[in-house]
Amino acid sequence: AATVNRRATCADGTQLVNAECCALIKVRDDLQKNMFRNECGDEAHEALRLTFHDAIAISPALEAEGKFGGGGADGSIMIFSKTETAFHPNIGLDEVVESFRPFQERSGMGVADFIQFSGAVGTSNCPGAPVLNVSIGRTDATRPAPDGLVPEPFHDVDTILARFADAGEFDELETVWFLIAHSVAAQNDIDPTVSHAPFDSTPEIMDGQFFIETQLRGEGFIGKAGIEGVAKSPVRGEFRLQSDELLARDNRTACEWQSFGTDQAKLQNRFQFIFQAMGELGTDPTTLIDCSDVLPTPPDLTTVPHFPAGVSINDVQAACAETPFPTLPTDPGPATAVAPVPRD
Ligand code: HEB
Ligand code: CA
Ligand code: CA
Repeated sequence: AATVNRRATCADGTQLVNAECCALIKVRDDLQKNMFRNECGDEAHEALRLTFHDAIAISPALEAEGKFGGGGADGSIMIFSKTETAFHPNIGLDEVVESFRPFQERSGMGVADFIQFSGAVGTSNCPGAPVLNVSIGRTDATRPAPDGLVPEPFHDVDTILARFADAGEFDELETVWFLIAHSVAAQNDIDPTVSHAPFDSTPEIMDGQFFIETQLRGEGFIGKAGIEGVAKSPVRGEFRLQSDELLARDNRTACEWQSFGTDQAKLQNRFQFIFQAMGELGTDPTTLIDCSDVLPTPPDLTTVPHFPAGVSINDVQAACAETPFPTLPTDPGPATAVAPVPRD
């Protein structure tokens, strides 16, 4: 059968598959210029975290009990921010929501679509990230999500896997795919004494270092000891969530976890898949319009998997029974001290 070329030409001359996406060009440019400054920095990380905290709040299990289970990626976290940012796991997102609100208001986009779109635009600044899929057409929330649906860093693996299974029938491998996001991430509010401490040594790159470095033995707390959900760090300046430490070592998740340390093509493929699936939570995907071609192409990865200076295979707590931990070069020089993510 003949295929019809449905390409649309936008006012600025850009050719896109779907004409409805032309309106997103100026939203992208506004975000890139005035929010992200084309960087995979603090704001890009926050935008990505926001996509998750909006989307994961959906529970078929609660619905089965006759309760409201939340609407998933429905913008509820921004529309009902007073309610939802007061939920414990959403700490810090009150400020994030308000910093993005003027962009949403002048975007002309629905709130749910805007959240997923801004997260995708921000992530596109991270070298190593896949080209993400992004779409529009979600229905905005009319009520806030219930509390208790966003995972916490002090949750055990059973609890985390059960939450992902309920939210979107995600299995234990898919749960690991979600955590690729923590390769471009830091903490601000779990331990405020070490605000902006990243989860790996390359928070501005979506690479496998997060998966390598979470497998290293914890040596000490970089901030305050004894905070719920915090594990000992392997490297100065780096922050480890207890949930990440446990997922790296659980026999259901450890092999998938380890695989992302050295397989960038797989990492990209799985994150592309899971980001799209996350943005479809609570929505019939057949009603969405694909606007992926509005997104910038992420820069290529220029680094190779490695141990930070000062550590070696002797510091690895390998947890995958099937596959030995890969052989990696160690960065030269004195022991790495990871710098905080710059704040502006
Ligand atoms: Fe995440 C961050 C937890 C998943 C993305 N985290 C974060 C934090 C925490 C968490 C606690 C810190 C906060 C502050 O600020 O302090 N997560 C978590 C958990 C989980 C998760 C528990 C489950 C397991 N994430 C996730 C996902 C995603 C994410 C899925 C997406 C997709 N996060 C994120 C990011 C970040 C985070 C991006 C960073 C932010 C910034 O930097 O700001
Ligand atoms: Ca939501
Ligand atoms: Ca990284």
